[in-house]
Amino acid sequence: MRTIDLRSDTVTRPTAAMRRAIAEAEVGDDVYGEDPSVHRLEQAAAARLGMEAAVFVPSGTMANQVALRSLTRPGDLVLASENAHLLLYEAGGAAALSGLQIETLGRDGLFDGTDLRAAVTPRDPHYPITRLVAVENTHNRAGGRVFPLDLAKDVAAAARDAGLALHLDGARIFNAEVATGTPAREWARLFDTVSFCLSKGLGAPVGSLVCGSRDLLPTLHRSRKLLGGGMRQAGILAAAGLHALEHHVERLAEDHANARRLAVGLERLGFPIARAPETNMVVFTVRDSARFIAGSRERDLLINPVSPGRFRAVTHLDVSADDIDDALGRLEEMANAGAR
Ligand code: TLP
Repeated sequence: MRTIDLRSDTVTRPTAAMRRAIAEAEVGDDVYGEDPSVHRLEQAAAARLGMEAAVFVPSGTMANQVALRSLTRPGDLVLASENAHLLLYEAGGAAALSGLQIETLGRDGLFDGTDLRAAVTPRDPHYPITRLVAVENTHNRAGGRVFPLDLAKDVAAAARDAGLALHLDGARIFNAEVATGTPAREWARLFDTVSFCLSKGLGAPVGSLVCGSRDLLPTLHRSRKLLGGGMRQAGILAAAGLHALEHHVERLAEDHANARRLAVGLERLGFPIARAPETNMVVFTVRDSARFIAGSRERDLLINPVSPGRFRAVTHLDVSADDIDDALGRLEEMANAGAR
């Protein structure tokens, strides 16, 4: 039985065309600023987001950590969404690497300017200084939810009034772009820094970018070096990223259609979904997690739990509509065997 891997969109493997781009990449030592492919990728990324500059880093985690470190000082308070990736899934990096405290706002990945104003600390020596607000779009733990542009504008206006910096964890910003038809740059222009990943829905093997202003670039470079992210002949990775940006953005619509197909099928089988999928994730609930995990393992169907009784299935480049139907067939067997 063919394994169907819905654990994450990080599991994609480079296509044949991407591997050719990797093989043919021009390279140099990027710590000396001499890798032409990295330069091309950084320019393409910045242009795509309408920002002045971009820095290539190995991972989305490092992109967020570089941005946080570059915009804050130890002891500062960062405001972020409920269950933000940079709070839950980055190994405590914000605290360990930059001495930050994080407070969460709103529900299910979204918050507004009123939530933000209520959380900003007074300028009084008792309190940490509220320095930055981080938005996540799309929101991972909220099941690939889009942070609506109008809400982002409201948050940005409140943040600017309060003198805060703004970071966008846009690991999947192109999913938001494709799902809504709103160009990623419309969100990006509200923020000081924007990170996005090449190694998720875009299908590259490694790499993320952190984008910002030309003035911030030396600080971003310094933070990247300090965190161990200065890479040498990184052009072989950048070439994959360039290929991904050129060829794999529009096709995210297929992943979104597959997520909808999966959600409809799951509901039909009696697995309630948390919310209609907006992008490439489906979060659904099961009554007996242990039985569900055992049943899916037996059937070479990989789906990760996200919290007790809740699972997340993610569609991506290596999963076709036929694979979704195949997965639903396996899920039907499991439902009939009592794993609902
Ligand atoms: N998310 C991963 C896991 O870490 C949970 C996944 O499988 O979804 N921001 C967001 C919103 C993310 O979802 C992720 C990865 C990152 C940052 C970090 O990217 P990497 O894994 O490249 O460090």
